[in-house]
Amino acid sequence: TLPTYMLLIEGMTCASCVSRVEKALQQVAGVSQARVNLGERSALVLGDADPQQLVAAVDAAGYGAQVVD
Ligand code: 9UX
Repeated sequence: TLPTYMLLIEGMTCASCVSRVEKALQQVAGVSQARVNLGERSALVLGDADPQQLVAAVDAAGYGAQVVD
């Protein structure tokens, strides 16, 4: 089964933020699916990806991220 990662995302305030973060995560190598929840400030990522690359991609898109268990 694919690894899953939960991220806490900082700085999202509207639905377009959600779209931007999802696109950033989906472009990371190995990601098969990324879903962002605005109300929970969270992102669920499925795929054999490097979690530090996930964080870096969100940072590069202008938001904050940290991996949570
Ligand atoms: Mo919405 Mo998010 O106008 O960076 S895109 S606040």
